[in-house]
Amino acid sequence: MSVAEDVSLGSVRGRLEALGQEHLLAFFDELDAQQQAALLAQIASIDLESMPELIETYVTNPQSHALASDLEPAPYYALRETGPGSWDPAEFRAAGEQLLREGKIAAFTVAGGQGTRLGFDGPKGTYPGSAVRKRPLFACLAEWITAAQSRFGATIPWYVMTSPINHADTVAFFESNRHFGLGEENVMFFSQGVLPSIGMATGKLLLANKHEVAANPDGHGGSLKALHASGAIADMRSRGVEHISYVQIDNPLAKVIDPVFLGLHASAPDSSGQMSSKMVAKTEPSEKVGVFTRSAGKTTVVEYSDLPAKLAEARRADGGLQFNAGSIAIHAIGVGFVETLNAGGRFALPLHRAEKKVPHIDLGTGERVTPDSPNAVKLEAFVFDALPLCENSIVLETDRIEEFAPIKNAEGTDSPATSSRIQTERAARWLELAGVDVPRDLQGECECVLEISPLTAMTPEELRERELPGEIERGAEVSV
Ligand code: UD2
Repeated sequence: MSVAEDVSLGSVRGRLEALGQEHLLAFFDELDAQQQAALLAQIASIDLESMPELIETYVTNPQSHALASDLEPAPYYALRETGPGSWDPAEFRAAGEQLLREGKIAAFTVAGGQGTRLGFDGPKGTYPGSAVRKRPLFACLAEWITAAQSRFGATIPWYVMTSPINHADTVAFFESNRHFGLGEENVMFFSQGVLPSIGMATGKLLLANKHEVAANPDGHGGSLKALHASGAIADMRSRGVEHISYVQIDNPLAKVIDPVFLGLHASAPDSSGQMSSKMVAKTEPSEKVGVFTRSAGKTTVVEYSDLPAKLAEARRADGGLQFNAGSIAIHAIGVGFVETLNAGGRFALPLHRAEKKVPHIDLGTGERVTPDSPNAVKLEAFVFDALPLCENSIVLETDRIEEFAPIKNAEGTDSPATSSRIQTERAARWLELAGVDVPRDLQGECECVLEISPLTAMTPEELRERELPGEIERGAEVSV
């Protein structure tokens, strides 16, 4: 957009005035041409007309959402269920494999975040996440897709959601890695939307800089909107894709394509094929994962910060946690369901509000202020809020060592160090099943660092077919 297009300036100003937000142009005349253009483009990209309703709902008159009184743990397909009521993974694996062979599955990764919490400068997907080869997180997921394509003899298109903060860097990274051999035509990028920060006391949008509205990516829930708005869903339809396998970029062990899960999602008698989820048993009441619950017959995730300690700590008769089904943010989603969520031009997911300290330009002085207490409301959508909108949504239990090794923080829990240990433990289990000796200390901890590429094996059974060392040396770093 060029500033010479006075009409645009005029129309943006007119829209802002109608909404009482014209202060966003308060410093317009001081800006150079490029900054003016950037500001106008940014404002034009914001859904301004929905602001009054958002401000009323989340800022002026926010409702506190009490937890449902009928909240109970969600049922799930247990990992090792035997006896009456048990289920047969083989039956659902066959259904999932059939979908894959028919090219009806797409992979989808939400990667809108920067590596800020990790202290890493760049899109999170470019972080070297694998234990031994230090492959970037994007490469870890790409290898699963490559391996699955060769197993099932069909293309699995990959949709990658970025955010305005990292879109250009992400695309450049894929280009310099030749799209990991997947073919440029089979990897599609699109950016999620942003939502402006709103002054808590004023209900006014804030300027982060004189040429920039303070805004943040609209949450991973925004992916269900962006999939539609970007044309990704239309692209899936043109390819005959029916279901989407959703993973987050921060988990290098995610089974990007899991036939059993996809088969259950699409054909279990109690699944409407709209949106399904994977869970792991929580390690402790305070673990920072959302939990699967059920209320009024619907599956819902209650975020860890919203689960009262009394419920988080409640125990069953056998001593296990009552609410033990932790969300690992892996979902299978029907293409038609995403269309439904966007029907009529209105996105169905609610937003979550968080009160934050947002640096902004003081309109009186023109100076940038860094507040020392929360001054603004930030809004985000959560992907799991789509679950209660399903007719029937199922949950599958999985083993955390097999597929949950997130990298979120520089140190402590969910860090590169813990992820490396989990990746090593999974590899050790698979190697031991294949008859390889793995050095362990008295507590059973591996005394080595291990990694198995999905290109070598996607399952322990496949690993057994490969040529492997007889033993791993103590202290060795081995990748197979
Ligand atoms: C999320 C879940 C938590 C648990 C955990 C599992 C929420 C609110 N919490 O915790 O319940 O399931 O994951 O790992 O979801 N992202 C975007 N755009 C955004 C925001 C996030 O792409 O606007 C991506 C981001 O790149 C990251 C992922 O979503 O890969 C997770 O987001 P997060 O780190 O904010 O979520 P977290 O770790 O609090």
